[in-house]
Amino acid sequence: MHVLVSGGAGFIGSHVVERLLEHGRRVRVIDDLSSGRREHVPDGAELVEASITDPSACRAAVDGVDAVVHLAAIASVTRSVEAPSATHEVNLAATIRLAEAATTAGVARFVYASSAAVYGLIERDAHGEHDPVAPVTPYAIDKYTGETYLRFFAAEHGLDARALRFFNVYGPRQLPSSPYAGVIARFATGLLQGEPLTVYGDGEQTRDFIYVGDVATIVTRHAEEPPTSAALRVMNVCNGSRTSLHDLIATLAPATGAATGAAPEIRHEPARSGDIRHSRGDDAELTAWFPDRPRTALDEGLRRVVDWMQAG
Ligand code: UD2
Repeated sequence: MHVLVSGGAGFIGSHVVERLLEHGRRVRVIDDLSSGRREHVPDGAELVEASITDPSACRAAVDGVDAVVHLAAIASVTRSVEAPSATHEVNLAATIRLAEAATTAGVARFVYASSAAVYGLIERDAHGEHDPVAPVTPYAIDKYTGETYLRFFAAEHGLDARALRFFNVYGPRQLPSSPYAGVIARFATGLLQGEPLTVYGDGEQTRDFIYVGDVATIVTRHAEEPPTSAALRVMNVCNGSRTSLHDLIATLAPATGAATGAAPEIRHEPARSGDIRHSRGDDAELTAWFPDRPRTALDEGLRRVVDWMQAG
């Protein structure tokens, strides 16, 4: 089996590539290295250094593959709020282009990284796939419209498409350097360097964190499953758990060796534009489909993040 992974040099992508190679799959990566890193592409994968905004690069990349895993994106809600048209080119226009290239080439399976952001500001204990969506940021609007386009490609061209709504994915190789970086990468770096942590809002907002290695296993299973029906399948990728930023800091601080008594210094800043207060997914659908999926506990996952950072 030959799989194309867009964004395969990125944080989630590089873990997916690793898992596919472990399973003996042939892997091609298309990545423009704008946020991904060449050194994160595992040995054994073919790297095509090109942007998915380039139509001819998309056509060449899908040639001869059995499945596409489309992860390439500008994965920042804040950035999309600041630059809607620029992020749209990557997050939606290029998604349509890649799906079009895939169906033209006769690729049967298309696994797409959607996002919990599609649920928007709706307050609910846990969001299920059949609950209403309310995308409120350009990032979320593009991700949801991407799903809708895949429904079209399924109906019109027989594509077996999977839209995976990622909640808050964390783990090694999530880079802390950008202001848009994930909260765990930023807090772990801050604690290791003895710097104050910036908390946007009151710190009582909650997230459903899921370890990247578990996500890679879930994505790989979707890519590998024999094509079933020509339809769009939507699935949350989450643990169904709720962790506040304050609880996160309390778990993370000991893992960095930072808190043996003294609490980390916290600076509060106003909540970010478009920020969601509570985000938790219903994982019933995922669990029914993959009952014995790996579930790395938060403290174990955080330890792996710290180990990775300390290793340099
Ligand atoms: C996550 C995804 C994003 C999108 C979104 C959907 C990550 C990294 N991003 O955005 O791609 O799918 O979910 O809802 O998983 N925060 C701080 N201090 C910091 C950094 C963050 O207080 O230094 C706060 C931030 O304001 C937010 C929470 O921590 O309330 C989580 O922030 P994030 O950037 O890790 O992820 P999120 O949920 O905004």
